[in-house]
This record gives sequence, structure tokens and C-alpha cells, in this order.
Amino acid sequence: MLPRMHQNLDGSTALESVADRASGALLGTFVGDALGMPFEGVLHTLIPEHVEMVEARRGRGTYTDDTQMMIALAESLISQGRVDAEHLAQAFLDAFDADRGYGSGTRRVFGLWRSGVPVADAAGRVFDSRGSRGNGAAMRIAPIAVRFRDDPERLVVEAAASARVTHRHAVGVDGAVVQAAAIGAALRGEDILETARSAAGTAELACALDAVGRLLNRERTPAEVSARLGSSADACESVAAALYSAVANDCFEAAVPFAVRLGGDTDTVAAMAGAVTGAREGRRAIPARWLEALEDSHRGRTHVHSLAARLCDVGTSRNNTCR
Ligand code: F2R
Ligand code: MG
Ligand code: MG
Repeated sequence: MLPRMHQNLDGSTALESVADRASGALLGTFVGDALGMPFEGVLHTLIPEHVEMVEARRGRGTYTDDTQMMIALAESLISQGRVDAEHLAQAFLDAFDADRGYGSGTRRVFGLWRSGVPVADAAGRVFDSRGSRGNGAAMRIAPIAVRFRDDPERLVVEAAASARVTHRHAVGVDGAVVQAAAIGAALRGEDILETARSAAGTAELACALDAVGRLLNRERTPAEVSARLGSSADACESVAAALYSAVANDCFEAAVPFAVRLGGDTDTVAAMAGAVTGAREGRRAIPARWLEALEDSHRGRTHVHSLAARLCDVGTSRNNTCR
């Protein structure tokens, strides 16, 4: 069957437009990660007003665990067509590179898997068996949103399943669900905050997203926003901060630097803001100087772009096209 194509006003087709948004979601994560990484853990007062790709520990434009785990999740999804916890855990272990900077809880989960603890059990053994409420499951979630963009109910189920592999605390899982729902809404051209708020399954995330809504009543500085929402590695704080950055700013070039300027977990808040705004505006809206700066190693920007295209195909396996 031939792909369904509709001509847009700018001459592009609907087919191109979805592929471009899918690529925007994955490369937006990568760009946010690379822009924010040099400032991770830095107080917001020490971050320059004009954020650009600067020299970093592994070089300018390099990625951290956020993008590394997103790539592993995308590869596993393409291979299995859905979240397969065992396969995903192995993909995370195969991709692991300590030098990319992982969360302590996630490293402990990996260690438990390596020592023979079943995949289904390990995530429930960290943080005094409360499980992690870190943002590690939310930061990597863009491939789930692309793959299940046309089925919002399935998107939520698969996002939660992918999160539980490493994060068992309700807030860690809910952060991933909310972030996936927001990216899905952006891909479909729907209201991002409203969709995210409807997807929230914990009172904590729901309250944080209500606070985001209230902050949108006037222009805010990054200092004000980080004081109200927080920007730590906690999923509740950082997902809300990323969504504020995406919704309060009308273009990728403004939203992602705004997220970095919140301080705290800068690579991750910017990666999540980048995923949402990249999905909303497409890869074509990401400044070329940032895309060109991204590392293009074996699993670099070319690979990430091709993963997005393949996720589109897997997502429409009925006719093998990207709607
Ligand atoms: N880990 C980092 N950055 C520090 C190292 C960077 C350094 N510059 C380097 O390059 O080496 N960044 C990455 O970690 C965050 C994602 O974390 P994830 O995967 O969720 O891990 P974790 O450890 O499970 O959770 C993060 C922190 O949240 C707190 N926390 C989580 N659950 C908790 C609970 N139940 N009770 C209390 N605290 C909990 C802990 O402080 C965790 O360490 C991203 O920023 C990524 O970029
Ligand atoms: Mg990171
Ligand atoms: Mg981080």
C-alpha cells in the first residue's frame, strides 16, 4: 500500500512532517543533553545567559547517560516492537559506558542484574526497597512516544513498563509516563500540558503540573521557575521544569537554553525539554550549529536520526509507512 501523503502549506508532506517530528524528538533529547551537560550540578547563577555548545569532559557536543539510554531503548523497541523488559535490560547493560555519567541507583540496578538478580526484582531493591524516583526513566522516553504516538493508551502502558525496568518508585514511573504523554501530544499537535496533566497518575506529579500551569500566567525568569518547581534529578521536579521550559517558550532555540539556565540537573531537564520541543517543531527547527556539533561516532547523530525513522516504520507496521 502506498503511503498516505497530504501536501502542507510549505510544500512538505504529512509523511515528511511526522518523520521530521520523530527525528526532532530524539535529536532534541541529544541536543539538550549536550548543551546542558557541561553545567550539570552547577548553580543557576553561574550559568551564562547565552547558552551554546561549549567544551565538555568528553568533548563539545558529546552525550551522557540520557542519550545513551535513549539509544538503547530505541534499539530494543525496534528489535522487539514493544517493551520487553529482559531485552531492554540487556540493551542497557550492553550500551553501558561509566564515563557517560549514570545515576547511582541505576548503576546499582545494573550491578544487581550482573550478579544474577532477576530483571523483574532488581529495581525494587534500591533506595531501601522504595525504588528510584529519579528522572532516569523519563529522560530516555522519546522512542516510546514516537513508536506509540497514534495510540495514547498503549503509549502510557509501554512507557510505564519501560520505566519499571530501572525505576520502581511511583514517582519515577509517573515522570516517564507524563514525559512520554507530553512528547506524544507534541507529535500529534495536541495541547502538551493538558495531555501531560491527564496522564499523571500520582498526586505529586499532578500538583507539580498544576503549578506549571499557574506559572504560565506571565513571563518568568529561570531563577523564579527553579525556585518554584525545582530542577534536581528527582522525576517530579525535573519533568515539571522541562515541561514549563517547553510550553513557556515558543521555539526550540529558546526553550532548551531556558531549561539549562534553571541549573541543577541541566543535561536532563534540557534533554526532556528538547524532546518535547523537537517533537512539536521537528528537526528542521533545531539550529544547524547545534546539530552539526553533536558527536557522530558509531552511535552518534546519524544513528539517532535513523533510529527515529525506523521507529516510525515499526509504529505503522500495518502498511510499513510513517504517517
Ligand atoms: N548521575 C548523573 N550525574 C552525576 C554524575 C555526573 C558527573 N559529572 C559525571 O559525569 O560522572 N546524571 C544522571 O543521573 C540522573 C538520572 O538518574 P537515575 O538514572 O534516575 O538514577 P537514580 O540514582 O536512580 O536517581 C537519581 C537520584 O535521585 C535521588 N533518588 C532517587 N530515588 C530516590 C529515593 N527513593 N529516595 C531518595 N532519593 C532518591 C538520588 O539522589 C539519586 O542518585 C540524570 O541527571 C542523569 O543525567
Ligand atoms: Mg546525564
Ligand atoms: Mg542529568
